Amino acid sequence: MNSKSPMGQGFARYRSAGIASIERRLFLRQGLSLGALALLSGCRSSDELQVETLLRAISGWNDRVQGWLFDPGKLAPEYPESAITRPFPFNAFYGEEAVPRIDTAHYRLELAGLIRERKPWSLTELYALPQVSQVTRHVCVEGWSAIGKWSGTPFRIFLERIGADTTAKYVGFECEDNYYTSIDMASALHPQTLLAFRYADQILPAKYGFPMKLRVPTKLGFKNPKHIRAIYVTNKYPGGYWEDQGYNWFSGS
Ligand SMILES: Nc1nc2c(c(=O)[nH]1)N[C@H]1C(S)=C(S)[C@@H](COP(=O)(O)O)O[C@H]1N2
Ligand SMILES: [Mo]
Repeated sequence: MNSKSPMGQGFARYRSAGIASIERRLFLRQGLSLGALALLSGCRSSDELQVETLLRAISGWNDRVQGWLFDPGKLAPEYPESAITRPFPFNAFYGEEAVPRIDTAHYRLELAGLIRERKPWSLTELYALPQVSQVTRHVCVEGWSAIGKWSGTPFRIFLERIGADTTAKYVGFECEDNYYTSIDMASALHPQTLLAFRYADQILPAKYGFPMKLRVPTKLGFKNPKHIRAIYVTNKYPGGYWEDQGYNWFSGS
């Protein structure tokens, strides 16, 4: 993807940040099922070959992910609109039929923790904030990626507007579907991190996270919460839905 190949450097940095643990988990899961398969077929001699092929695939997948995520300029790559993936994939920890339906008029974004002005925000108020657009690549830990266009308010501006303590360690998110995640403050303040209200110039469709998602192009997809109900600032490690099941918490550049 990146012609200048920041891969070596990025890969090393990413590994030190802990992707190795995801790789181990994947290997364990896949390795076990391969083992079970071998038992069933009574063919254990092909195990090692299969495992090797699998490891190569994982490693190649890792390399691709590093390539998509890391950029020497530290900004995530931006793309022309012609590069947008159509249709853009849906993903959640449930199927598309279970996507939450949120009522525009009654919705309020709740704020908590180390924030000076914690009044809830209506969608009308949120839509009146300054808006910018970005075409970036979303990289899912499951091994797919897609380019999309999101518009919204630079999260840094929102955090400043509400008087968030930007010296705190974490920003946490709670979602209408009970998903939750959290990011480091540096990533929250990153110039490309958006509180996004639109996808492809339209009000965010339900499946992509209505009424808003945090778009963090420097991080893996699962660090991009959809259907945000509450945002809080804290120094106490908040974890996350996938993070608490062992996925690397930082998962980004
Ligand atoms: N609220 C909520 N946010 C979520 C998820 C979820 O299940 N619920 N899944 C995450 C994962 S793993 C991915 S890959 C992206 C998918 O976003 P998309 O539907 O816009 O492709 O949302 C992330 N944010
Ligand atoms: Mo994902």
